[in-house]
Amino acid sequence: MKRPRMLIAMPLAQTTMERLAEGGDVTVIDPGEVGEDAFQNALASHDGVLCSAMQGIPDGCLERASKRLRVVSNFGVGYDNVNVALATKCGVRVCNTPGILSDAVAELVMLLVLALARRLDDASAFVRGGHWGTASFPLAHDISGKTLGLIGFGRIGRAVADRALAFNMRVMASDLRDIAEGPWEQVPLETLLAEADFVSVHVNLSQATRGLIGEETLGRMKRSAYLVNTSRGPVVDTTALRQALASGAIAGAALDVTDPEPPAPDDSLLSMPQVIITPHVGTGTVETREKMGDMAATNLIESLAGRRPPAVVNQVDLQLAGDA
Ligand code: 8YV
Repeated sequence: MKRPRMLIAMPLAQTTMERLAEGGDVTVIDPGEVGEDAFQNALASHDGVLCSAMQGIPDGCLERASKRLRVVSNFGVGYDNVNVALATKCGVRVCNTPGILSDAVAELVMLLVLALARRLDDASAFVRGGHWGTASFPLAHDISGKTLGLIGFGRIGRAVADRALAFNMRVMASDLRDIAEGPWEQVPLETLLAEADFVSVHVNLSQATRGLIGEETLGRMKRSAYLVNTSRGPVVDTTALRQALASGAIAGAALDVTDPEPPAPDDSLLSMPQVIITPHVGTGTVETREKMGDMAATNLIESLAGRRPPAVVNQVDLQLAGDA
């Protein structure tokens, strides 16, 4: 069988690169450096690509590339960067890296919840600004006894719930599917918004969830509540969020993802003291990124070798050339 050509658009561990090289001919590309056009042209001359889950693959590009391209192996759990229905139609398998990154994202969520409650940014800036003293720094809030509302209760939402329960929080979740029974309550979204002290978003970005957190949703939250978003920026309507924060409709927000990414330098969110923004680093740990690279590589190698890889997104079981 001809050796497959693989396009690798993420930096990976040496051992992972060696494994890929055993499975086929590897081209390394940095889309940020070569530009989108060069990346998209390169796709058409490869059998598979391993790229960031944030690397957009427009429909036209996918259609053109699908004369040869068989696999898009995402480095990440999200797959809103590619039209999966179209990929399926074009015979392109889409893979992702679920599960292994849930702990890392859940840890960041807890960090953000705690940072909002305890005013970590302000406290740090206070000391750096030459101040000190328990009496002069404004009091913060406990998270113990508070309610965490999880919008979306997949693997990551569940991992957040486990941690929040250990912090003695009450956990409620809203999800379209029935969720497993446990020490949490499944509630309608309206109840969650009305009762949660912290609302954390854990849904995929899709047509159904784009702008899910908008003027109406934010208006239903308590004025004392905080929003945490580590999912995808466009799930939150940024204009409505700016407005809700500026008017005091909610108390604050922590965003690991924004719309657009990165935010414009003059975005008012960047100068609001009640807002924490981190640069899309939910999975950004050495351990987790290594596991993601490994899994994304396995997804690519196995697919191109005609075997079933660990994580496929397409609903339809595509038979790739050579599939057993
Ligand atoms: C990554 C992600 O930050 O898993 C996802 O869906 O968005 C992230 O893990 C991204 O793919 C790395 O570029």
